[in-house]
Amino acid sequence: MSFFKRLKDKFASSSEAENKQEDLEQLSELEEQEADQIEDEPKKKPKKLKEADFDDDGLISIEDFEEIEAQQLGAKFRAGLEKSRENFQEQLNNLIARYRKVDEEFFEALEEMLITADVGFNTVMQLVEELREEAQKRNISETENLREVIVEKIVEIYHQDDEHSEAMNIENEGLNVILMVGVNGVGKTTTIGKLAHRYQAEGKKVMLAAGDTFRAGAIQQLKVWGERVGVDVMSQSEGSDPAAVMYDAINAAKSKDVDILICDTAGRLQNKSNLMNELEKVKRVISRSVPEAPHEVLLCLDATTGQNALSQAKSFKEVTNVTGIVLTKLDGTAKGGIVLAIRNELHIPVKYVGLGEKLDDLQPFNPESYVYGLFADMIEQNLEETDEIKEQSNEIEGHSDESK
Ligand SMILES: Nc1nc2c(ncn2[C@@H]2O[C@H](COP(=O)(O)OP(=O)(O)OP(=O)(O)O)[C@@H](O)[C@H]2O)c(=O)[nH]1
Ligand SMILES: [Mg+2]
Repeated sequence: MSFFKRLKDKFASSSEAENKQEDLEQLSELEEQEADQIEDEPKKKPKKLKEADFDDDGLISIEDFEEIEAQQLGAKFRAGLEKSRENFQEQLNNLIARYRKVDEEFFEALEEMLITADVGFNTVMQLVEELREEAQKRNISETENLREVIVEKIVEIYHQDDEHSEAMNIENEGLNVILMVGVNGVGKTTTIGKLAHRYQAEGKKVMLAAGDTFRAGAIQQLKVWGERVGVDVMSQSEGSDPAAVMYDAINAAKSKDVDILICDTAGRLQNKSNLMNELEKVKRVISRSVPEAPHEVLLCLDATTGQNALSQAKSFKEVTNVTGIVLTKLDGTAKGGIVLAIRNELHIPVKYVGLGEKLDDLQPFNPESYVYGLFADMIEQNLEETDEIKEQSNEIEGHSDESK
């Protein structure tokens, strides 16, 4: 099965299936029958919840559940990456129209396009080099036929050198502590609210710690999130020592049998050394109370800041052991390539991406759903065209059979 078809089958959302359904209904019955006959392989339509197979207990099967979940994920990435998708697809279409033949000029223009889309210099060089080799190996001479290889390579380049996992290090037993760090305004507090919502929906007992005692209003902001999600928020007064807040919060979390304590911290600029040192102190206090904590130190980066996010990450990595990245505001940028730069130039896994401001707009990162979000329309169109070509060649074969 082609890579595009696999992505489409996995992530194409139910709403698309509904649209397809409407289109189909508009076709005359006759046309529909003909279309069915022509297709050698019946089109797999994404499942809707009401179509899922329920067993005697009214539960759906794991396969159906996973299928529906993948479709919802696909729809989220598709919506969140709309700006980047429009940009990526338009640029790629222009390139393919301008350079019809696969040659050095095309590759150079592709390099330029990817660098402008924040993919990062080294990653672009590596990606395009692999494309050159692949084009030669597969004997691809038309740029048009390189679309699928480009998308496939993006996923591959993400996966290589993969000793890190996107999965969160959360234990089922005992207290887990997640520390959220990053510069001002990147989305730390909002992400904490979304994460709390996510874990609570999974049946975990969640508590929040208001470790940003620096910015006026920060404690109140976290309390609002706590109320919205329905979880306790441990706090002290503005200006108090964040390490003391964490210490008390951990004791409270232990006594209340909390599964996950998520700690907010003040936004700190990477060049302010006193604030960066304070982070180390906070971390030490956490580790003293729970030796294996913090289980995760998540660095929030704002996708709209582009290459600046990379330099922030480098500075934070120097002072604290960042275990994962949350890339926020991916919905607000047309340069979604930053994900690849982070992964390949920093070697820190992107664990979550922020795809909007709503509670359920924080999604676990996965390179396949990401490329689906980036190229969904192109994938659809490409598959339709392939189907058309298949139909035409079937017709031609049919005619030549008749004439025999
Ligand atoms: N569109 C969009 N907006 C987001 C996302 N995540 C956060 N925001 C917005 O970014 C703004 C800043 O978010 P905060 O959570 O307050 O950021 P912070 O890092 O805690 O900021 P400080 O506490 O000032 O350091 C808010 O308006 C959020 O709604 C996202 O994924 N998409
Ligand atoms: Mg905040």
